[in-house]
Amino acid sequence: MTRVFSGIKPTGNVHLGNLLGALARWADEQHLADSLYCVVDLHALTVPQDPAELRATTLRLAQLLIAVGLDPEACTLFAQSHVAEHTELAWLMECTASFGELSRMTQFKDKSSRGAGEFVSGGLFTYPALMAADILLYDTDLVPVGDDQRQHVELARDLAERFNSRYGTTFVVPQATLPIAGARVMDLQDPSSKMSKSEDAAPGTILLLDDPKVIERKIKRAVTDAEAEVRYDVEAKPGVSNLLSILGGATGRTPQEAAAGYTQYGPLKADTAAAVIELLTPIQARYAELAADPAETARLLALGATKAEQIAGPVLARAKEAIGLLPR
Ligand code: AQP
Repeated sequence: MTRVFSGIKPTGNVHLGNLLGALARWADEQHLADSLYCVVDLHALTVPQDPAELRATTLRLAQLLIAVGLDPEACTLFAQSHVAEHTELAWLMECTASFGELSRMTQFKDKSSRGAGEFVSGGLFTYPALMAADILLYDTDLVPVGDDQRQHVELARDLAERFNSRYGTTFVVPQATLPIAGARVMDLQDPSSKMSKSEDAAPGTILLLDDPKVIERKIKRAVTDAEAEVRYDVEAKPGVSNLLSILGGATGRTPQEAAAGYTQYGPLKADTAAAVIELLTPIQARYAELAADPAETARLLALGATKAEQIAGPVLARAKEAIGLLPR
């Protein structure tokens, strides 16, 4: 059976980009494959965290994933730090990746150049090796991600191939999969930047837990352009194209299909807001129920970690043996 793995970081608040780029597919596809979904809390440590806040955000994110539709009986849902094999395999991956390769990662270049004098951790540089370990640890075939993570999955492929050619076939070589719409949801106020958790107070980011009135307002104020033509053209019309990606993603169509029949921006914005509200309302209701019982979520995460360890343990042992570490 096809094995699927993907992860999401417990930083900031989950937004519509996360849902359309990744989470909606996780929920749709969990019954079609042997799927593992991970709250990648170790990745959150690449920037300093408030400990109490990190614990709360991790739990809240797990609740949101269940609210989005992940069924811990159908898939394996767990927290990365509960499965120690991730960090151990990460070291093997760091030693398989080259300095040049890690230096070329776009996210590292973006984030490390943000503010002069700002603290840049070593983890921010090496975390793609940890991400490769996350994926390879489960003999993963497919990795459903948004477009921003495609480069990191490519690195995981390269590291798997290099390790296999140096030490003999050890890892399955994974492949990224992208959605038909919403692979890169952009900021509503700045369609040249991706919608991001780090911008969670911003008017250009729609949060999964935003009130319907707030969603309507944010979409109504979304940047478009001076023309009045509705068409999908990311270069010439980034704002309108972003709305079409959102409408398409929320209604299961391509952005081009979603454009049909619109001649003005007003109705496009109204329908996009309605589609997003329709998508988020049941998620918000389910989240409210789950948030009332944090002990139950903690129990489900512990069960998920036990299931994940059963796959991760033998794969790590295989890699350690292949690379020449002396068995105990
Ligand atoms: N704007 C987006 N459009 C489509 N997919 C997206 N994803 C993230 N942003 C978009 C996908 O969501 C999954 C989880 O990614 P993440 O945990 O890295 O979330 P994030 O929102 O990218 O987090 P940050 O903290 O906002 O990111 P940075 O640190 O870049 O500022 C992934 O599958 C991702 O592709």
